[in-house]
Amino acid sequence: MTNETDEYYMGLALALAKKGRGHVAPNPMVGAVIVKDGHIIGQGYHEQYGQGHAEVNAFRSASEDVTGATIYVTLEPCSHYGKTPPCADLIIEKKVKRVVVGALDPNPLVAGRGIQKIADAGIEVTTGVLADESRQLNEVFMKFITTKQPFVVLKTAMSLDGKIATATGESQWISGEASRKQVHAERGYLTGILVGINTVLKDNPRLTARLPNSKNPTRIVVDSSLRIPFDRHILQDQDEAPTIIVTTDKADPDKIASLTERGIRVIVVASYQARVDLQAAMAELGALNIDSILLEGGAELNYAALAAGIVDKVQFYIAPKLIGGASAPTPVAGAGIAHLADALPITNMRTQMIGEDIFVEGYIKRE
Ligand code: AOF
Ligand code: ZN
Repeated sequence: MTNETDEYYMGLALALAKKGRGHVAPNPMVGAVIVKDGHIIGQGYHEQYGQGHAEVNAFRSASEDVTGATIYVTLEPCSHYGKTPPCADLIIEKKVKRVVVGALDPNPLVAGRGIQKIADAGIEVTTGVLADESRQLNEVFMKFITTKQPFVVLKTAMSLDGKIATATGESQWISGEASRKQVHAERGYLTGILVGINTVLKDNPRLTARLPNSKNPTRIVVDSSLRIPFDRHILQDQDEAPTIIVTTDKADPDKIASLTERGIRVIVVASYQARVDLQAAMAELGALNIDSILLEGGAELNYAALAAGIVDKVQFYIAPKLIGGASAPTPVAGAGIAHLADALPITNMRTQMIGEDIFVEGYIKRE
């Protein structure tokens, strides 16, 4: 039975899990707390991809015998031999009395087998404690492990009147410093960052995270006819982060060869309306273990991504300024839609002030 005490310890385990953010992908963030006689006697989290799972680290930290204790784990303990042996076996071996689980693990290798194994060994199992919070924390994992498609976050910064640049194309900077810092943090959390070739031609961005202890995302450019000039930062500073170019059969094979020679991965996918087929691109990127992507535009790519149905979440930074101009660009261009009934609905929207900007995030509502 779920009670306040269970929620309290699971809350602590979730806070531990979050410490793995940016270090465990494509694995989930998982935390564990071991409690005996009303005292916490061990705690741990999945700290680094390929290394110990949360349960292993929690048992390792135990300050006394764990026999008869209760272990709180934010995600169902695994039942498979992966990079580490099954946590379910370890839990049974440690003779705990009770296991409290947050969310079930949708990994087809686990999917209920973890708790089944533990329950079959005669250990009391409680599931579903703060399960929504655990699933939300692991929204990337939840999608990727079941679909092998990256979780895509569309990010944009605009003025209060919805412009992402002036009519002459000036766009640096619309949002404030605090917002830009948060974007850099987000770049460090997600595995890939995606832009269109026009952004690379116009802004020559580095697309790095530029925060201490943060890793840089893999830079991905959608470039249907392989127009990218060799002098761009993202092709020059290969020691910062890998760069992948997604193109079509319109690309010059000699240019593909010379990019490849320089260590740039070029992926050729099918075209859709003479451009990169973004669904095909996502399948290729997923196969490379890119579980999450921050989509940073421009406006044409944003529209194409929304139309292709590859976007999961949107993040808007709205700056307290008015820009105006009928020809000044807005976050989503393309053909748009003819009827309001066809507008893409956003759900679970939340807002927050970041410095002087308003931050809005929400999810694309699926049928
Ligand atoms: C747990 N505790 O802390 C985590 C789990 O490749 P491996 O061996 O690291 O296994 C990865 C899978 O294990 C991952 O896809 C997910 O199903 C589960 N993650 N399980 O019991 C943990 N991180
Ligand atoms: Zn495990």
